[in-house]
Amino acid sequence: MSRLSICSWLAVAGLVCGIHASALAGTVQQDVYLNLDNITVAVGPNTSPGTFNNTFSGGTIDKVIDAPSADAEEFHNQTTHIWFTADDPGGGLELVFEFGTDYDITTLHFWNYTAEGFDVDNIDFSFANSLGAEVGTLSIQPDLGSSPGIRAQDIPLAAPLNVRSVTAFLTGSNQQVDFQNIGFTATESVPEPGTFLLLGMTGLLGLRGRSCG
Ligand SMILES: [Ca+2]
Ligand SMILES: [Ca+2]
Repeated sequence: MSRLSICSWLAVAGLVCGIHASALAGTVQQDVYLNLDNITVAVGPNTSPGTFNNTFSGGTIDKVIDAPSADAEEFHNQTTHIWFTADDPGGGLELVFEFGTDYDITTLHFWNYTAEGFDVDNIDFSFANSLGAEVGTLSIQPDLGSSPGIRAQDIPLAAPLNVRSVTAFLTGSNQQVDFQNIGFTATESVPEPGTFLLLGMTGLLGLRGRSCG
């Protein structure tokens, strides 16, 4: 086989593989659970005057996002829950969740306290994109938590896309805001299996083709 024909063959093979790679290269959607492993939470500036009754005895506000999974069970104690008491009726706790990257959120998860006198009765959510612009809102009246082991109530979301941060304002009767966790299930795009191999082959053939010239 002449040098010219070898180079031509390599070029054709590279082209064919390139077409295959282009046709197959793509992404698939997979679920990811967002918690303290991949997002942060902070007390927001619009939190009403009040008292964090248990923050001094059992960690930080990170207790809001320490559930390891959306179906995790948590037991109510000073190390697992948040208890905030507003000074005045209508007062509440603001939490700001920063994702660090954009996610399409499909489900909210909320672990409420188990008794009406202290549980969270309303949460106003606001979803923002990377520019800080609001892309959606949602108000929910969560169920009481299960007892004794507290599991999440799952709240499906229809729309919030490309969300970079979430603000939540939580209020309760008796000025009490007691709950265990907030979590989010989001989707993320990952390369399809096999895409890396095909792209690698195309890259090698491309190099060989150039060396012929
Ligand atoms: Ca917790
Ligand atoms: Ca209540």
